[in-house]
Amino acid sequence: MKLAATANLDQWWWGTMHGEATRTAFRTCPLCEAVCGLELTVAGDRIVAARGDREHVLSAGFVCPKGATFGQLVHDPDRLRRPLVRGADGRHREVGWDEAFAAAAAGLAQVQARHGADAVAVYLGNPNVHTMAGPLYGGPLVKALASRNVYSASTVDQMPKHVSCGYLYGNPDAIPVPDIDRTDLLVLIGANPLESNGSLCTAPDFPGRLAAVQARGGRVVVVDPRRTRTAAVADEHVFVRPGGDALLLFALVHTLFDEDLVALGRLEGHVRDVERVAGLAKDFPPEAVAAACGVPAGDIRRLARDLAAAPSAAVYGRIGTCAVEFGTLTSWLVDVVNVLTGNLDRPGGVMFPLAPHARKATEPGGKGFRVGRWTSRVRGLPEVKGELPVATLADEITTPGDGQVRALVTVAGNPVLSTPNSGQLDAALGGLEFMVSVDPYLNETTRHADVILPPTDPARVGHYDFAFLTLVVRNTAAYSPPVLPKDPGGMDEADILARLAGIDHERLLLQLLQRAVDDPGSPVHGRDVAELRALVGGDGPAERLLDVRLRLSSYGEGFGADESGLTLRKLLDHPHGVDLGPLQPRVPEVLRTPSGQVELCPAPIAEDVDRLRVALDRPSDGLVLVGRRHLRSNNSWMHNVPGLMKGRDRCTLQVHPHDAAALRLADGGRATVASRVGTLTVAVEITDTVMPGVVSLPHGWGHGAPGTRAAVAAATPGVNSNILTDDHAIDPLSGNSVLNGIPVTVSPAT
Ligand SMILES: Nc1nc2c(c(=O)[nH]1)N[C@H]1C(S)=C(S)[C@@H](COP(=O)(O)OP(=O)(O)OC[C@H]3O[C@@H](n4cnc5c(=O)[nH]c(N)nc54)[C@H](O)[C@@H]3O)O[C@H]1N2
Ligand SMILES: Nc1nc2c(c(=O)[nH]1)N[C@H]1C(S)=C(S)[C@@H](COP(=O)(O)OP(=O)(O)OC[C@H]3O[C@@H](n4cnc5c(=O)[nH]c(N)nc54)[C@H](O)[C@@H]3O)O[C@H]1N2
Ligand code: SF4
Ligand SMILES: [Mo]
Repeated sequence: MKLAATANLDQWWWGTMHGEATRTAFRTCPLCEAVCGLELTVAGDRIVAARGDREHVLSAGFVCPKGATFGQLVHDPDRLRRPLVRGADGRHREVGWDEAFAAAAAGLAQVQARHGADAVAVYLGNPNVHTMAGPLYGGPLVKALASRNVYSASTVDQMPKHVSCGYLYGNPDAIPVPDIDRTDLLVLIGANPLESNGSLCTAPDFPGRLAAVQARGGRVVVVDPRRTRTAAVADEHVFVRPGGDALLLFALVHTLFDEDLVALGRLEGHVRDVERVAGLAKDFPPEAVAAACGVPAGDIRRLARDLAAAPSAAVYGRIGTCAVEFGTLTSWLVDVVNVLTGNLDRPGGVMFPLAPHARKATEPGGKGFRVGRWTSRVRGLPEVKGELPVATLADEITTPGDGQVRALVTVAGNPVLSTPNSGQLDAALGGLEFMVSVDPYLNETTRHADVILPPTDPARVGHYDFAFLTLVVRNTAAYSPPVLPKDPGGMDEADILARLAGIDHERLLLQLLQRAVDDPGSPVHGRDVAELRALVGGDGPAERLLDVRLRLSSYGEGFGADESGLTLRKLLDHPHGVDLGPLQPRVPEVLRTPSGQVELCPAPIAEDVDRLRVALDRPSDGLVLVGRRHLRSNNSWMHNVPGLMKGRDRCTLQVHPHDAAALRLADGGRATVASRVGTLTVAVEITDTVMPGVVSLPHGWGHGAPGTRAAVAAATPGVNSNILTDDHAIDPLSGNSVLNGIPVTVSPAT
């Protein structure tokens, strides 16, 4: 077999060069939402090669440059392996774990005792969804801190989608994904999976899957203010003015009603308030939105007809539909179009995955979704899903008064580079009384921490994707055991978070079992907790929680109820994953709305349409800034991997040739970019892949700050685009930051 041959060659090569025996290990890649299977070559305590696992049930050998350099990331000499505390001189020094935890506990307790629980804020960053510890221990940590000041990367990312799904389906986590392997027409709006490898849509090998759509006679359409790599392989690319998608989508909805193309299909009888949506769409005919969104009316009508006529179609939106001015409206309209064309919950449309650890309900209906149970102190912004918008974290730290934030805990986050008006946040963190970071790097954010608790590297812990197996295009289960032996002086993230929160692993496990025993819908209802506990498998605390979740799921073994069902043991026996089949229709069972139906026209969303009407007549002549992702970056934190930093400078300001001429900018020259909140200087790249009037700068750069420890990143620091993004530009329904469509002025740097 070819696979074995290449692996053996690699092992042979390493063995010959180093006189060392090697072995092969398999592990899910934790670096993006595609969750590819990796085949790792291990020599002693080192990963010496990584490639795609060709037998993996979901990724079938696909790998990207980040997965391929997994070993370099794991063995990065700048990675922290022991805790650090900051001395009076401001410098960090290594200490033992007991000393670090004692300092963390004392610092937090002191602030809470003096100023109350809300004086300690917590920020949870993106990699929390890429570990087992994050989903299992993040919640308990937040609960233990008992503060209303909870922030996360969700409000610079997908919160609008949670809010729109919360209202539509009654559950903010019921997010339908495009059934990409069966669709006839895929419309990608504000998504660039050829660089990002997909998001809120777990589909390893996006390039191959898109090519397969086309190979079976289907079409791919991309809507983006940039002609991205994804747009380049699509059948059609539509340039849209940043922030204009809500108008474009409303015009699609208008056309569907106007031309009598609405057909709910199998959703008939499960959707309410369709007529109210028709009423709202009246104000948005294609001819009225064309100027503001930059898409000709004829193109909009044609796209609406294509969506209605396709045997199946899926509209999918990502960052360009969320981190924008009308984020929730846009995210809602994506699903409205899918519903009105009969494509929600049908094969080839958009569908609800069923994760291996999830349990289906028997009946539709529930309490529904609401926001604003409390509001932020300074700006009065509503709570959403238990958290506040990270765009107001700096306000809460710097504004004196009762309830002022004086201490911060960050877990897997770098908000100094990733959140808007980050110059302000950087300064605010410097003024905190106390800060703890759970993070393996001394970076732009953690340099402000008094205590840094670094989790052991990902090769030494087990892995299961609680988040992404909920968003997968084909139901799949996979668990990876640790690849390398434990570092005797290191600490697993589950242990760090548990100790920080004062949680006992065993108690958490017994609580989970107790809840199951008490639940009339559970397969173990009425059984004895101690008896079940004796049956739980798994080498670590996270693994034991996983085993319980798997066994109690809809696929589960049910603690003896179904011998063939899922257990952790079964996943251990299947290192390439277990295929659970194509996505299945789930309406109405998946609906948690009070009506038990899809509530297509939620009042809070309908009210926000007034704001959109105003945008119809707004002049759109100034320059606006949008972001951009690159295949070899991962937000802010992988620029220290040498293998990913080869090639030319990626942190450039892309400018259209017409704009460059008007602004007297030269390719390779430098430009000064200014927004309401900040100014920076950056290299110019002139390209017609951005539309006129739009400039683009990637985020996650701006390294090399004093006190950080990342030598490779510091050598190619780039600039921080979030110096320019505006903390006061917020989608009001979700609290999500507007990171695209930022008004800027650009001039040649002197
Ligand atoms: N290589 C790599 N992969 C990643 C990441 C990374 O940093 N690097 N980050 C991961 C994370 S955290 C996430 S959330 C995902 C994001 O996944 P994606 O959303 O697929 O990634 P982006 O490249 O940000 O794509 C957003 C696109 O929206 C476009 N856009 C900007 N404004 C607008 C607008 O107003 N309307 C429209 N229609 N389009 C607009 C941008 O030009 C861009 O092409 O990627 C993940 N994967
Ligand atoms: N302008 C602009 N800004 C953006 C975006 C954009 O498109 N444009 N995208 C936004 C999006 S989608 C996101 S998700 C955010 C990301 O925002 P953040 O999550 O705040 O930032 P990251 O750069 O992902 O930083 C991850 C941190 O986690 C640490 N880390 C890595 N692995 C682990 C681990 O296993 N455990 C722990 N404890 N720590 C770990 C890293 O060292 C780093 O400090 O950025 C947002 N910011
Ligand atoms: S696509 Fe994502 S999951 Fe797959 S190898 Fe690359 S970084 Fe890892
Ligand atoms: Mo993200």
